[in-house]
Amino acid sequence: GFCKSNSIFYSKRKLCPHPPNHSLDVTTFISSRAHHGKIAFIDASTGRHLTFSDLWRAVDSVATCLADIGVRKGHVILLLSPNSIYFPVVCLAVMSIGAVITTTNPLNTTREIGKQVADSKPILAFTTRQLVPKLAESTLPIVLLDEDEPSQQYVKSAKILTTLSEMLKKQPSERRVRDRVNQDDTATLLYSSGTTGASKGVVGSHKSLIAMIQIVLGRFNLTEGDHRFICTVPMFHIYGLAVFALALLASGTTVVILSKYEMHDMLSAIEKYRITYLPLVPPILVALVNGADQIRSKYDLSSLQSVLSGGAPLSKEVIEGFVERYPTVTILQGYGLTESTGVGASTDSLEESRRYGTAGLLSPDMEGKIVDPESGEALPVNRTGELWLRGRSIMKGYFGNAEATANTLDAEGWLKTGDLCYIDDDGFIFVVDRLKELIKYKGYQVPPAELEALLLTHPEILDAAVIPIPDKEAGQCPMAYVVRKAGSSLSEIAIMEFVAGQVAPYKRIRRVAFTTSIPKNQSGKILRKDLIQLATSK
Ligand code: AYL
Repeated sequence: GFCKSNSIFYSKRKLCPHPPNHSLDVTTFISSRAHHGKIAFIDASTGRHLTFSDLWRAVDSVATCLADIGVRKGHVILLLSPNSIYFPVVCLAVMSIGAVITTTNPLNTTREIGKQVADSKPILAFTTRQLVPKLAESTLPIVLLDEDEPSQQYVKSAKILTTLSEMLKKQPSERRVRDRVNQDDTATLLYSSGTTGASKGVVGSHKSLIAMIQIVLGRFNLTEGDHRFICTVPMFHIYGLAVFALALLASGTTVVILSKYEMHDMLSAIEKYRITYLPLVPPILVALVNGADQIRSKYDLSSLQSVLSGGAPLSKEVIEGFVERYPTVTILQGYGLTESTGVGASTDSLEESRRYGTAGLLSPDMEGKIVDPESGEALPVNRTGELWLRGRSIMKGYFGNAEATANTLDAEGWLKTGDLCYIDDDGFIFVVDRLKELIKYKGYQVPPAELEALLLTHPEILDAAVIPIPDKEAGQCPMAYVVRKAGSSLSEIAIMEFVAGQVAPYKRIRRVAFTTSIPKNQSGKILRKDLIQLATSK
């Protein structure tokens, strides 16, 4: 059975064995599978491509350059870039020498990126010329990703060290400084707010990435037939990073990369490259359903075999709408967290996806527990509580934040997901609600605590609380309850603009309501559920 008497749920999926050699880095693990002549990545807008041989040579050249300029094991490197065929090259090169990659959303503001830089302390940044101004607050040396020469006009005060094009010319050296890298060493530092508070660095190891690669490869049968994926999701986020920048390389699959998601670009690339797998987030799936008649008359999507949705729930209405309009395409779901290095549960067939509302079965190598948030007791099937996950892909902790780590990971290695779930008689997980503060706008994380802290910096705001409100298109939107200072006539619009000027567009507050006080418990914690009820009852 999948559940033993100790209330631990086990995965029903077939397990790919984890490589036992402790001294192994994720780059070596992926590159040990040879696919030389095949194409690894295609840039959808330019048609430029990298074969597997090109890719591994590029990785070695960049790694050699990094070692030459003094990058060592444990050093953090910032990658601030939209998706590109070179995004994985930089990640793999950095990780191959035991350095740590930290990524960030190019939509983030200078202030937001400044905070991540202050926390993660990178020694070098890779970015595009266009994004250089976003690093204005730091003195980081920069490697430009653009293929043409740096134009002084855009990079005035910044310290440009070199360009990626220069690095790619470097003869790879076998004798380069190569610290021993173990599976337990840190590979990634991705930012997530977890269950509460502001964004924190999620420390991921080589082991967690290798485990995730095994999970992803086990999910899709890529050895049979000829498969092409299209990458519509951002590679700076765990979903895009784990699946597209890493896992699929181990299977020799071709990935067509969109630098940013745009419906027309996506559909024409599916037609042009005969894409078989389309991973996306729920809002894109909703758009595919709503626009189906027009889309099917304009584009040939007959190559599509599967769409993979992840990062937020899908309704029965959307699943059935999709099945009806695209009857030859299998819809698959994935549930996971940055803290679990991606998929912790998934549906792997249409039949499984049609257990409406399910996030699927536990991934191979993953154990689960449903814990009563009040009593801490582990619950049996069909009872709702917080989902805890344990497995090799779980993070090591939050970077430099022992308190947040202790609140999220227990002594036995269980990750408290902050999601309220139950597991049915057949082992399927259902996400019922979110216990944690997190708001999800189109799959992106919006930490309410960060917006509340920002609102409190306004001279006319006495107190504030930010909550999620349901939204047809985005899933959820942030809404603020605000207590103005006496005598203030600050308007809703002024508050929204105040926030919009300082945060990435996906974090903008979409609705404001004034109130006389924010409901809190005795220890001062905001009673968000009360506010959510108030907002949605109107
Ligand atoms: P983060 N259904 C409901 N809620 C979900 C789902 C889902 N399928 N997936 C994620 N969430 C929520 O760190 C949930 O609240 O990673 C979870 O705790 O940005 C939170 O989002 C985590 O947000 C995949 C599929 C990676 C999913 C992912 C994880 C992306 C979200 C690879 O193939």
